[in-house]
Amino acid sequence: MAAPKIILYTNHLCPWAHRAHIALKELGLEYEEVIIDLTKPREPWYLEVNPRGLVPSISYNGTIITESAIVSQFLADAHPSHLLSASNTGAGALQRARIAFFVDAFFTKVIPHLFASLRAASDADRETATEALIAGVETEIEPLLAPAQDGGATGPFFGGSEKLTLAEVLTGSFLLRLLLLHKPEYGLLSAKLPELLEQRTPRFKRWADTTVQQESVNFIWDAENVGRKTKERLAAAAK
Ligand SMILES: N[C@@H](CCC(=O)N[C@@H](CS)C(=O)NCC(=O)O)C(=O)O
Repeated sequence: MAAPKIILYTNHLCPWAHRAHIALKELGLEYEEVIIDLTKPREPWYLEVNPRGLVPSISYNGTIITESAIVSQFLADAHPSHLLSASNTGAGALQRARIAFFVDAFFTKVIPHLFASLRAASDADRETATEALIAGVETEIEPLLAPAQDGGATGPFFGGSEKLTLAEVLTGSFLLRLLLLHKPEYGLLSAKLPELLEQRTPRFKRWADTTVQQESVNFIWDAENVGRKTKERLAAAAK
């Protein structure tokens, strides 16, 4: 298959757009990057690309695909790889169902508390959100990372995979924020969060630490910039 012509419309501060970067890097696909300035109204040409005005969008051989989960899934389907097994085998269909459930649990039971912590108006609110976040990981995520789920596979990634899967593609940019925005200078997450995760959800902590160390996950990550801009944006929104 000839290499596709891919244009990625993105912004490096956006965790949703970041998903597409991880997928493209894991798949080894070349792409042209167009940075969309999200601090200004979208220009008419971009609203023609994506009428919602959001990033990410991709142009894939001239066809536009939007929404980060759909973009990532499309790329993984169009370029079969370690990210996802084929859907037309029993094991592949099961892996896809397990990844989909894991990602759903992460985004419905954990990430809302991360956002609540980022938006917290006081230290007490932040501690409450932190406790809810950890409880969500404990109840919903930690059991899905138990070795008994992995059918004898012992790799560090989801399902005991030796390489990243679509589960890490879809969660990695949020793991970076969850693990690395607790520094006091940002004041965005409880400083105790990494330690509490280590104590109460050690499998999750190990999996998340390994995931954020992967080059495909962190090559566009700039903690200082994300921390500072997130703080500024939340302060402006709170006024
Ligand atoms: N559901 C969308 C969410 C994307 C999204 O919210 N992107 C934000 C940046 S992080 C955006 O483009 N915001 C522009 C705006 O709201 O004007 C996806 O997963 O792609």
